[in-house]
This record gives sequence, structure tokens and C-alpha cells, in this order.
Amino acid sequence: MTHPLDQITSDEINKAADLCKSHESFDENTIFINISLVEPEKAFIRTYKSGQEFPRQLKVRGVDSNADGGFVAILDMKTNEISSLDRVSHEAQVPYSFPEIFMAQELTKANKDYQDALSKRGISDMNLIQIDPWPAGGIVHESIEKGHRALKTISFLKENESDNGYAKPINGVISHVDLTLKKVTHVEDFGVVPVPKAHARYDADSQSELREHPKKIDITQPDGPGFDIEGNQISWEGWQARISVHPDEGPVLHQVSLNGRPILHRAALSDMVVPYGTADPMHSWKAVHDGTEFGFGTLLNSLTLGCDCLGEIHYLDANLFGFGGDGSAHTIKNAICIHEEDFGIQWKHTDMGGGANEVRRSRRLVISSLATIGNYDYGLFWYLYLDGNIECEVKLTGIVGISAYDEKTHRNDQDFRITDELVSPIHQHLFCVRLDWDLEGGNNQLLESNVTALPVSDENPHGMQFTAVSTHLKKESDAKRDISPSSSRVWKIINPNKTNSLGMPVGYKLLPGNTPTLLAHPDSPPGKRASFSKHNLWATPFHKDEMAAGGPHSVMHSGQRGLDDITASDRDISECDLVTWHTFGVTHTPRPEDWPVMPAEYCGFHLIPVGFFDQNPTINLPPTCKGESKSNKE
Ligand SMILES: [Cu+2]
Repeated sequence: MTHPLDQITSDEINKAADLCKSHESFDENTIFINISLVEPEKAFIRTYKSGQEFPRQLKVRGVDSNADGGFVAILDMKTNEISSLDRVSHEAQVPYSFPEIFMAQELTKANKDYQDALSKRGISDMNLIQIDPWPAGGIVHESIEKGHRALKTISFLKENESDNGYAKPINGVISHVDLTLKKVTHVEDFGVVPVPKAHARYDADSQSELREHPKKIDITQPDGPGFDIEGNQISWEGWQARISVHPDEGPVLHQVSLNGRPILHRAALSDMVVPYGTADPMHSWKAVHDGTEFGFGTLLNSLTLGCDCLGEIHYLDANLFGFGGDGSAHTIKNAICIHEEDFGIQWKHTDMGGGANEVRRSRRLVISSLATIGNYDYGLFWYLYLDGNIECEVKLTGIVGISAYDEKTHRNDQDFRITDELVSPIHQHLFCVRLDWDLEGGNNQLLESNVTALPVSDENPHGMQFTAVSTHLKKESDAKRDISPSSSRVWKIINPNKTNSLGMPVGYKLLPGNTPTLLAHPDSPPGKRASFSKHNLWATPFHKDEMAAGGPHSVMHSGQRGLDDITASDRDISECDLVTWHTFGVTHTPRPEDWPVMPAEYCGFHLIPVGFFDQNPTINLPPTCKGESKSNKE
């Protein structure tokens, strides 16, 4: 252990579980759900010097026999003590665990009403049933007692055990499972719709014919990669960043700096929501928080060289609790992939008068991960560029939600035909990234810039002039903002006490993509539970307990301690230790091409230096017009 932000080791996890188990409150019904580092205070990390002593605390969350929202234990790994053990209110509960998911599947399969519903559909072989549990919060079924932990399950029929069940949704049947009581409280049956016939296998062997293999592309770096990694700290072309994996947030970037100048203290996906917009009763209640109800880090994939990642790769592993719930450590090998990519032209100019013709190539450092959450797969990619840009990109792929087409239920503006037997409902994926700024190591300010046309006047006689107007956002309420492409709206984070050679404060701008906000009503369940999705921008003064855009515990909750609550006192942000929260995503109107697996769709945002440098910081890049490239002329 050499740094306070070093990733948790397997030994620490096993030690933490043993420590918990030796405490009187833990018994054989305890399910250990997730473990994370209690990051030391921001001020401590900022001034930490190598070799200095540092605290090491871990946070363990889980559930047990108590009928509440679970527990949070803080463990001091230096003194081997449980520093605190708090119960979590049933109003906002800890994430779901795998033992609970398996329990919901088994209880559903064994339930007589469920079996009867399946026999009505001519299904008797339970081995061919795939049961997907979904979070039961938001619209809680009347059979679930208030405060109980619950899941809803939907089902699919498989041709054999290796089949992709999503091709054959069993319409109409939803089982409500009370995890607190460990029983199915009700099975809904909205009526029989024939189970689709066609399969949707996506493995290579199941395709009738594979196209000819495209010509090989290799990415090689004969001199080795251009980055260095020590522990979990990356150094590349002046950039430095530390990477860790959090069970809820997935990959986390810490202490991002360029040429020794701090930019971000911490950046990570804080929460996300997938609200459905259809009246179809199989989906109308869905608005899952994939990150905080199940865990974006917990469900990270183990990445494969040459398939998930191409080039000279450095992998980081992630250590988490295993899926069994007994607190033993589980290592996700190759959870984070780090590599360099060529990125086309960085800059170019051809002097038409016969002077210098110069071109430089751009490249980026890619820090990537992939998480599978049920039917969906999400790539989370961070890119660092030579010119100081930072990009965050989410790649959405996997299998869309589906129903067997039923003309009585489905409407063609909500439920899109993707095969002759299947529809996929309209829905959104909205991600909220928390950006904890440390721009040039001091207090920061937040500005909004809008470009607006000037009225025709004596000074603007042809009506062609426009101006960029900056507004200082001084309160949390000022900073609840949405994108405005027509005014080229961007948000600028500046350090008013650090200026560039022009005397302007150094800054970075948040350049949003073309992104929606929540379409559900603000007073709807997702409007409350995922309040972060109502605006593209939020800003708050740093507080160590405000890490989660949807609240620290989001299972079965009604939005407790999410961004609506966090910003309710309308604090001053005019010059502070600034945190911005950016919500972005896509509204997904499924198309036939999304079947059987969706080609990756992209969304994200950029952080771009504005006056952070005095000129193009890549002007000193050496020319690279050599290498292994070939052309038809050679
Ligand atoms: Cu989608």
C-alpha cells in the first residue's frame, strides 16, 4: 500500500469480512453486498506526500435478518476495528445482492400461481425458463408491504439452456417477490400472448453464414506504449491520473492533472436511470438505476485482449465482494483497459503562399471498461487527449427490452416493431457524471456562455452580429441548466485567482453532447427517484457526503438525498470547492437493426481547456510523417 487511493486488495477484503463476522451483529443470514474505499479527506489527498502515514477505512454494505434497508459498516483497517455500524432506513436501501436475485428466481419458479400462468401458455419445463429480476422501487406493487425489500420478475422461454432467452418473452406474467418475507406475494397475469417462435442467437456458430473475414488491422507500438503505470497511477504526455473501481460507480478517475496542474479531484459515473415510456404493462413501471441498484463496478466485465481492447494494453484488475454474499474476495481480472489510440489529425495548415506545410497527428489515452447489467451492456470510456481535452463516452449495446407483439396492447409510436413477432418499447438512458473540480488547486467558479444574435440597430445595421454572453451561476438554483444547441451553450469552470498570460482566469468548458433530459413528469416516480435526470447540469459546493446523484442508497427509495434534496437549501456556489453534475444520455426509439444485439450507440461530453494554456499546447508536437504506412504509390 503506497498511496491513500490505492485500490482495495483481496487480502483487505477477506480481512474486512472476517472483522465483520467476528462482530456480534453479524450472523449466518448476513449478505455482504459491496465494499468500497472510504476515500480520505480531499484536503489530505491534495497535500499527501509519498511516504506519509495515511488512514485506511473501508465501507461494507449488506443486508441481514433485520427488516430494514440493510447496514453500513465502516472498518478501520489500521486498527482492525469496526469504527461504526449503522442501520439503513427501509426508505432508501442498500443495493441488491446476487443471493437475493437467485432467491427471487427460485421463489418465482416454485410458485403455484406462476406455474399455472405458464401452463396456460403451454410451458411446463422450468429448466427452459429465464427469469429476470427487476428493481421493485418506484411503482411498488400493492402486495409488497411498505418498507420491505422487493423485486419484480419477468420471464423468457429458451429453446435449450444455451439459448438467448430474450427472443421469447413470456408476455403478461409478472411475479412480485418480497425479499424481506422471502415469498412471492402476487403473480400478475395480463393475458396470454403467443410466445414468439424465432430465435435470436448472436453467437458466430448460430449465424447461417459468416461474411469473409475483413483484412487484418494490427495496432502495434514497437517502442512500447507511451504511458507509465505505477500502482493505479497513470502518467502519459504530461497527464497524470489515478484509477480505481467503485462497486456502484465503476471506474473512478482521481487527481487528474496536466503538466502538474490540477484539473479534477475526482470524476465518476454517479448514477444512471433507464425510464421506459410505454403503456405496455410489461415495461410501464420500469425505471431502473443500473449503477446504484445493482452496481456498475460490481458488474464489470473481464476484458479480453484483441477483442475488447486492441493494441498495447495495460489492464487493471478490480477486487470486490464475490457474488455469493459470504464476504469473500472476488477479482475481476482485466476490469479496466488502458491503451493509446491514434486519433487522426491534431492540427494542420497548408500555406497557400508556398510557406510551411505542417500537420501533426492526434492521439488519446483510452481508459475503458464494460459492464453488463441484465440485457444491456454499457461501455464507459474516458479519453485524455494531447491538447488538454478530456472526453467521457458511454457506449450502449447489448439486448433491448422486448415484448411479444400484441396489437391490442401496442401502439406504433411507443412500441417499435423490431421483428415480425417482437416490439421494443421507447425508453431513455440517462447517466449522471459527478465532476469534482480542483482547477489549479483552488476555489472555482461556474459560468454559462450563450451566443445570441444582436438586434438590428445603428451598430448592427445588417443584423449579422452576435455575441457570447457569460453569466456567473452563483446559487445551486441558478445552476440547474439544460443544453441549448441553438445558443451554443457551454458551461465554464474557472479559477478566478489564476490567470493566463492574457490576464484571463484559467478555465475548462463542459461541452455537452446532443442530449435529452428526463421525459417523465417531474412528479412521477423517476422524476423523484432520479431527480438528477431532470436537468443536464447541476452544481454544488463540495461536501464529502454528497457523492451520489440519486442518493447514497437507491433501492426501494423515493429519491431521498438525491440532487433535488442535495440542492434544496440553495447554497452559494459563487466561488467554492465546486462540484458539477452532468446528466446526459439518449432517448432510444428501437429499430430493427438493434436486434438481436444492438450496434453500439454513443453519448457523452467533452471537457475542453479555455485559457488554461496561452496557445495551442500541441504546437510543439514533433512531425511524425514516417512509420509503417503504405500507399498505392509506393
Ligand atoms: Cu436503449
